[in-house]
Amino acid sequence: MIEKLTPEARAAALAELAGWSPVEGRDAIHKVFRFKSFSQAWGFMNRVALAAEKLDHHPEWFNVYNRVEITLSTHDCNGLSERDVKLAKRIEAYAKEIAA
Ligand code: H2B
Repeated sequence: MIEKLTPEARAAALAELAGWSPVEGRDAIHKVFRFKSFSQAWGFMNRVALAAEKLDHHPEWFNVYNRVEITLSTHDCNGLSERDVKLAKRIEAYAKEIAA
């Protein structure tokens, strides 16, 4: 059974995750990433996809050219859980590496 984050844990996680914001009307977080090209965006998505498979935790996302919009939420508990925070941290690391 996966637990939803407490309000305190949610606030602490968001404070650590720059650029991620709560989604209105839903217990989820969202961030828009922009890269230099489609190729960079696709490379980023590849890395996120592999991490998602490994963690068995998958993003909701949307891509147009160099823009990747990601929403994270845990369907199994219908809200934000520690799994979303873990995946968001990996996503941040990949985005930083690719943009560097
Ligand atoms: N991804 C997300 N975002 N939330 C989930 O609850 C979830 C998932 N559950 N990926 C996993 C897969 C589950 O459906 C499988 C059966 O482990």
